[in-house]
Amino acid sequence: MFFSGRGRLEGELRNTKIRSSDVSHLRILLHGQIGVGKSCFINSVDSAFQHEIKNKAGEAPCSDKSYTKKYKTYKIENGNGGFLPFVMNDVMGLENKDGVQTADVISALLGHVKEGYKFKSDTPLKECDRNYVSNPSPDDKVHCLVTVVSANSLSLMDQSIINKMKTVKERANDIDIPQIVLLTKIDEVCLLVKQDVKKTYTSKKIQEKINQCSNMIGAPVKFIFPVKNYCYESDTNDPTDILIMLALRHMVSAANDYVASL
Ligand SMILES: Nc1nc2c(ncn2[C@@H]2O[C@H](COP(=O)(O)OP(=O)(O)OP(=O)(O)O)[C@@H](O)[C@H]2O)c(=O)[nH]1
Ligand SMILES: [Mg+2]
Repeated sequence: MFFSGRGRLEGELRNTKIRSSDVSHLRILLHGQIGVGKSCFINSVDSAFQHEIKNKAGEAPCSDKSYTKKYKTYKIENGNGGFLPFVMNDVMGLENKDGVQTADVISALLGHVKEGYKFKSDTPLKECDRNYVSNPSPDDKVHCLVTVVSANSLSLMDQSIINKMKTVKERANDIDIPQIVLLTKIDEVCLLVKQDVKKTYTSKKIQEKINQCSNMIGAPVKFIFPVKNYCYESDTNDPTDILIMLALRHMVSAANDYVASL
């Protein structure tokens, strides 16, 4: 049932009408630990809409340092010379030593981080910095926060990283920004899913990981979306696109409800 209707999902997303005249796009922010697939998800969304593998947002080979350093907005082309009604940002990964400062993720959430800012792992962006946007417009602010967690490293997650995620989550809660969780690398924890992405919703292992994720970061199961990013494929396929678009549809719809309520 879940693995049909790719065209309908794509159409819905392409034709989303923004429910506020104050914003020109819905902004989705992805944050999470280093190497969990934040940039890869942005590339996977682009790939799903362009029907070919894309790599706009650079991806990490394998490292304990964040590959993404700059704050950058990614737009998805709509094929008619324009862009889809949502944009995506990812930030430097959370880590104990070399990651992004929690305060910087919160600054990004509130729209205070200037495009192109290079995150520093030792100091947060200060109000006096030229890269600090003092009066962010509704377009600069984030309309949906996505916490990205990797299914294959859930059990290894340090409590200090979980605490950092919770701090960001609480700030987003305070200002009513909707939140969802993206559970990546599901192919790495379930061979059945690796062989056939359509098995995602019947896999016990994936259900187990969703429950574990829910308990660890305190998010309702229905807001945790399992995805397999495009990381080794040379072409796109419907089941992988569908998981990506199901997660994206929820982000876009939550962001749209949020801007309508402002
Ligand atoms: N098997 C598998 N690998 C993935 C998946 N998503 C991402 N990867 C791989 O994980 C590695 C890290 O992905 P990135 O997207 O660079 O991770 P990131 O969260 O942006 O990392 P930083 O920018 O360093 O914080 C890359 O080698 C990806 O190919 C997935 O769903 N499945
Ligand atoms: Mg990255």
